[in-house]
Amino acid sequence: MLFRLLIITFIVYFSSIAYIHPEELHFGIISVVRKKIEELLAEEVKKDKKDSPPKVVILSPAANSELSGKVEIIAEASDDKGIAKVEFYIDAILKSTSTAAPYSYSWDTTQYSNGPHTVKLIAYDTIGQSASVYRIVIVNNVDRAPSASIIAPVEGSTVTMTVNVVVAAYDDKGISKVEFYIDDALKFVSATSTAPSSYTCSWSWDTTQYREGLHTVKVIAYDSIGQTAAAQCTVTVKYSGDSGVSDKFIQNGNFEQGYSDYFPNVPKYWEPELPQKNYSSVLSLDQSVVWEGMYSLRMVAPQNGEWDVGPIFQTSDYDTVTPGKTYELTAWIKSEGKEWQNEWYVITMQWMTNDGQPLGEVTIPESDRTPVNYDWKKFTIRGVAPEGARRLRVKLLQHFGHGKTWFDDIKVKEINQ
Ligand SMILES: [Ca+2]
Ligand SMILES: [Ca+2]
Ligand SMILES: [Ca+2]
Repeated sequence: MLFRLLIITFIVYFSSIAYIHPEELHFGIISVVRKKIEELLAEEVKKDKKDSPPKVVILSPAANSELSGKVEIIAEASDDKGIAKVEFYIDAILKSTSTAAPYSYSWDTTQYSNGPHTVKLIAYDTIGQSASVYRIVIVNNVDRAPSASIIAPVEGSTVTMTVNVVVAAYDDKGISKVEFYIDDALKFVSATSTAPSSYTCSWSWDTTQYREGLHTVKVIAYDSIGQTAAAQCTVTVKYSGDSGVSDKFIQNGNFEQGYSDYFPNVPKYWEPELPQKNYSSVLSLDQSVVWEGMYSLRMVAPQNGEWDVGPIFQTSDYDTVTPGKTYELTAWIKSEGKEWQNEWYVITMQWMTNDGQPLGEVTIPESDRTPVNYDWKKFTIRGVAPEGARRLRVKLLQHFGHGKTWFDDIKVKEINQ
């Protein structure tokens, strides 16, 4: 009954709106129903073939990561029908469009202020459907240079023996190392493993290996990207126990006063131990290889196997030495061309009576005789004056055979003990 009513309603409705002739009514109903079925089928097909929206994720950089320099933004986008493009936005401004995988954009963060920024990506599929993803990252391009200061020793101070050089360094991103220099020569490196921002380090400087007088202590601190900060101070090195007047024992120990008036090629105030020998080819004042001042004394071995080459000496005045007291001789020596360990240069401090009788001597210990060749090095000899000693004699020579030896800055002092 209901169905019949529905049919009648259909007929009336369609005949009125479509002006269907009563004779064609039967066929009209069929075509309407068919049309309706076709529409329903088409919708089902369309539903089956629905085009899904795309998906997009940011692979890099990580959320909240700290960025500097050029950074690669990498995205992964997918879609059932294919990705048309991926747009890259920084702070909502479109910077780049990528149409093929891998979807990426090289972002120059140096053009942005330090602090948080938004990286946003929008992926589009072939029919314009989109998906977006964003991420906050922190730009930090400032890496400031480090700072360094020398806490000890104090500028202008006098230092003696072993001195602790203490440095405080700071850097925003961390200190990687601190270098210690004396007179511009690198002496020590204090490296860090964790690159702390505040770094205090120290190095023990043995000042007795340096001549007395002014020296420069310099430090260079490095940050993690190699930026540096330097600090320096000037100090006066003084030998401990210095009773003052070394000239009391030795004159012209630095060889600055030229040649002797009496002995050819022998430095002033010095005497040849073998005056019958010709020292002219053996001894000379050298201006090009010096430890201090303008000159050093050079001894050149004649290469003929001769022993005790070029011995010279100098004796202190009467009553300059007190028995029982300690005396220290220091000398700077450079050596090259020696071939064997017993090709030694010799420097001795000999005890004498007032009338010139020898009472024994002290010299460079065997343990200090290797290597036989090296650049300027300080030697120290100490000895206690024996009973009867009233003077001391300093003697220099090349013990044997080959090579050259330079002497400079020879001093003797009484040690207060
Ligand atoms: Ca799609
Ligand atoms: Ca830094
Ligand atoms: Ca000199």
